[in-house]
Amino acid sequence: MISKTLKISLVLFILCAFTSTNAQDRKRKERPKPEALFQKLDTNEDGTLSLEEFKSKTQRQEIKAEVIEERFKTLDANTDSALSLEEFEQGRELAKEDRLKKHFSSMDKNGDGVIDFEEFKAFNDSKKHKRKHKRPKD
Ligand SMILES: [Ca+2]
Ligand SMILES: [Ca+2]
Repeated sequence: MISKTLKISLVLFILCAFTSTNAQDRKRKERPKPEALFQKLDTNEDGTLSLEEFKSKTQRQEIKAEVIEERFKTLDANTDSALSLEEFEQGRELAKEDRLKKHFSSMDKNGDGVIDFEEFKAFNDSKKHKRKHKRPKD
């Protein structure tokens, strides 16, 4: 009887080890999901992000406190001073859109709503230029 239980637990152990390595592999391949990031930021695990929790992430990127608070307010759609996962995801989508729009308008030099070849070329040249003349960190 004992050996049988031992065998079963051994099998279970191997199975567990196998599934956990599998999960790790999957994690490495997948891009971080907003849910995962949200959970990481939600240090007290109450399902919402407080301003403090939100700051802890953004401060690592050396963003000014006022900017972070401004961002937090923008994301906090129902103004309860906490970010739900929904608000957090929505914000990320909006930020993506915003970045795209800014990117587009920075390329669209004459502001006619389309990027012609000259504008596209100029943009690529300026990118090359920036890379060559990297400013040293102060
Ligand atoms: Ca929280
Ligand atoms: Ca909220």
